[in-house]
Amino acid sequence: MLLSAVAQAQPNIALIKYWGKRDAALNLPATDSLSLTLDSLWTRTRVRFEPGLTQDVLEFNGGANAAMQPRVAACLDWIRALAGSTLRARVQTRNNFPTAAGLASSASGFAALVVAATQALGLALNPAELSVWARRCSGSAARSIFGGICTLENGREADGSDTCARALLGADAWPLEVVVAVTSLERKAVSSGTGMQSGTRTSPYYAAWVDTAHGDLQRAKAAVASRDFAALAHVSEHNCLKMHAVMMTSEPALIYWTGATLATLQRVRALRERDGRHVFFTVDAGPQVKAVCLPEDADSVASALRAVPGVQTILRSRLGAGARCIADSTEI
Ligand code: 2P0
Repeated sequence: MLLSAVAQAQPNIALIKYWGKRDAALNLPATDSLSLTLDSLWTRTRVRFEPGLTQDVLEFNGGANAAMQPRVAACLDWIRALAGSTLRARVQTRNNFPTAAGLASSASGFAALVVAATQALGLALNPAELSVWARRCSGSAARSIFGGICTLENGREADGSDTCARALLGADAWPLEVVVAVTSLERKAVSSGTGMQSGTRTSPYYAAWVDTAHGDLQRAKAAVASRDFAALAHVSEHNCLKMHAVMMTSEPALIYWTGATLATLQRVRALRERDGRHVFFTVDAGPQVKAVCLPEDADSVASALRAVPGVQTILRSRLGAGARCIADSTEI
């Protein structure tokens, strides 16, 4: 057994979103979701189990990260139990994009952690099994195990052992591009987990959100199957705005948007409805706007969004591969 492995995972952007849990202890989502795995944004993680360590040690972007330490240790505990190991690990991880700012860093982070840790302990898990463990660590991480377009639907088992992501389309099967308009680089004040809990308890719209999620997923899957960009645009924007309606009507209210977020949404709609561009928006638990477009419209979408007052920077990505091990010699 090597006891050490390095993995890379990319964040994913949900078009049909996970917001709310049907079982918090097992981290089972209350809503089905569908997402695009990105290519040019990544997390790289080295996990090295060392006999001399008395606790797990986390190094994040070259420094300590006390806030993430308990979640990383809990994730490693599950993997140790599976492998029958008691060894503690040194974890080095790096993101090439802003963390905890609504860019799905927990998705890529926990997917990379699960792939590296299971490999290091000699567990030969298939993608569905990796996805179950990644989901246990962070719901959205289940989807970053797969590339291209995938879904995360509720399974039948009460223990969640079949609640894992499933591949829908490979990264090259429908060439889409995501243009991210970054409107703030600050870490979010309220985590997704805390926001979901509050929405479940307090938003009068939460029940309707959950009731309509499966229908949205079916519409999105049909749009993907027929490469119907307009239909995917329609259901994705609708689903996104329903999730933000739940957030905004939680008590206390959760408003992740800035003024620039709203200005960018309006710009995306004008690009589509007035200029005929193939583009639609989605926004996650943060202020950034992700504009999904066909490649032929990506340059004009990027330059239009760069010009929106308050947009600080633009990131661009095609769809990419799922989480995987990379060379052990990779610098983190
Ligand atoms: C999503 N988000 O489907 C939705 C859209 C944020 C908004 O999944 O508590 O960080 O770790 O399971 O995975 C963020 O939730 O939450 C998320 P946990 P996670 O992408």
